[in-house]
Amino acid sequence: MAILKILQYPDERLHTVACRVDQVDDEIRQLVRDMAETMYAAQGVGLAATQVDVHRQVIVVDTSESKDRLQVFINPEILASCGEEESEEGCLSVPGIYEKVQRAEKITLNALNENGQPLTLEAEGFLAVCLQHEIDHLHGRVFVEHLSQLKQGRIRTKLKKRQRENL
Ligand code: GNR
Ligand code: NI
Repeated sequence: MAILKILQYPDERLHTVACRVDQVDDEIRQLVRDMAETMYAAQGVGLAATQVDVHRQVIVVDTSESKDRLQVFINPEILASCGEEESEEGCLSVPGIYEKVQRAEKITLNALNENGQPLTLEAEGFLAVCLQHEIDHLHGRVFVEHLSQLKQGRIRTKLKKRQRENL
C-alpha cells in the first residue's frame, strides 16, 4: 500500500482526460488500494485516479460516517440524470476552497467493480454529488470550472500564491 501525491489545482495535469480500463487486473486493484489509502489519509469522501496523476477511469468513494464502506467504480458512465440541486463542494486538489455547485439531483450509473463485474447504481443526495464530482475529474474537469471566470481567477491566484509560499 502507498499514499500517493495528490495534484493541486491549477496543475495542468488535472485537465487530462482519463482512458477506459480494458481489463480489471491486479495492477488496477493495486491502484484501487493505493487510492483508497490516499483518500482515507486525506480525509476525503472520494478520489479520482486523475488526482494522483494516473489517467485511467477509476474512482473510489466512501460517504459513510464510519468510513468503512468503500465503493469502487471503474469506467463509470452516467446513463440518466434528473432534477437539479445546489450544494457546497470541496476538493482534495483545491484545498481550503468551498463553493456551491449545481448538479443533477439523481443519477443512474453503470460501472465495473474491482472484480471487473458490471454494476448499475441509482444515487441521490451526497453520494450523487460525489459521483458527479469524481466523474468530472476523469473528464479533466475540476469543480471550480462550474463557477464564474471571476471566481476561477481568484481561486487560481490564491492557490498559486499559497503554493509559492509553501516552497
Ligand atoms: O472530500 C471531498 N469532499 C467533497 C465534498 C463535497 C462535494 C464533493 C466532495 S469530493 C472531495 C474529495 C475529492 O476531491 N474528490 O475528487
Ligand atoms: Ni475532487
